[in-house]
Amino acid sequence: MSKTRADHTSSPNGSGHGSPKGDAPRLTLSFLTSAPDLAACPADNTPEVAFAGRSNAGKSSVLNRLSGSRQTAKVSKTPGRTQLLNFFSIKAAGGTIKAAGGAVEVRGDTPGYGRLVDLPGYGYAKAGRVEQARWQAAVNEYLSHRDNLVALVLVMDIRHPLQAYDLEIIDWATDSELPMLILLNKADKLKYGAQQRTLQTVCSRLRNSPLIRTITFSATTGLNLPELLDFLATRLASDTPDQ
Ligand SMILES: Nc1nc2c(ncn2[C@@H]2O[C@H](COP(=O)(O)OP(=O)(O)OP(=O)(O)O)[C@@H](O)[C@H]2O)c(=O)[nH]1
Ligand SMILES: [Mg+2]
Repeated sequence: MSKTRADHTSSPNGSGHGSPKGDAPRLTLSFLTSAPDLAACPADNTPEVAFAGRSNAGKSSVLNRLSGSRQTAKVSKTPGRTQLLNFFSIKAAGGTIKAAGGAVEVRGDTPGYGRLVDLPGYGYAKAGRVEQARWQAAVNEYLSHRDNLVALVLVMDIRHPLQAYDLEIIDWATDSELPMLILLNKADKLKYGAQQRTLQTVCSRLRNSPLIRTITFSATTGLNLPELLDFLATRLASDTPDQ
């Protein structure tokens, strides 16, 4: 099992294979480091938004959609691909990214402000029990003790929403008052009516959690990408860097 991610650096402007056409908004992400546990995480002096979710829900694919490059995070048809906490720096002008009236302003390529973290997926049945417990402990430790964690993106497969561990994360985020965006990913797999019915079900289940917002999403088509970018920009801009 590979312990390193030397091949995880994305092309700076998302110009690699698989870039969205036209001027689709995107973030310039560069791979920073991987960590097996909290102790090995980089310094906590920069705000982070973490991407959590079941194995195979599409977390790494969402990061690639954000950068416009399939090379940013490893995606696999085999669940359990992401085995470490993987950190990506956002490069943006003046050290900030801003939400401006629903549009996201990300300019320039100066060293950035803010990080995105691709967390190992949970519920990967084929992983050994010991190994799975280790990933889960690392994720739980990160979520519980990472001081610079400013928000969470929970990625769910729209065809299998609100599974047991999703509900645990939702309860934890609600209790911790951590803002969360839920992506009902792989929406392209369902017709519009079915997408909306699932959205309604999830929203009504979470009506007592005001800090949680839910949207349909597709890493494949880019459906609702601007909403995700806006969430990231708002959350990262709400925190002041220490440096
Ligand atoms: N149709 C469709 N397929 C998707 C979408 N997002 C991801 N996939 C596919 O789902 C599979 C898993 O995607 P990953 O991004 O590797 O999932 P992950 O959550 O990072 O998985 P782990 O690393 O195991 O936690 C891949 O085959 C992707 O191509 C989507 O929006 N639509
Ligand atoms: Mg992954």
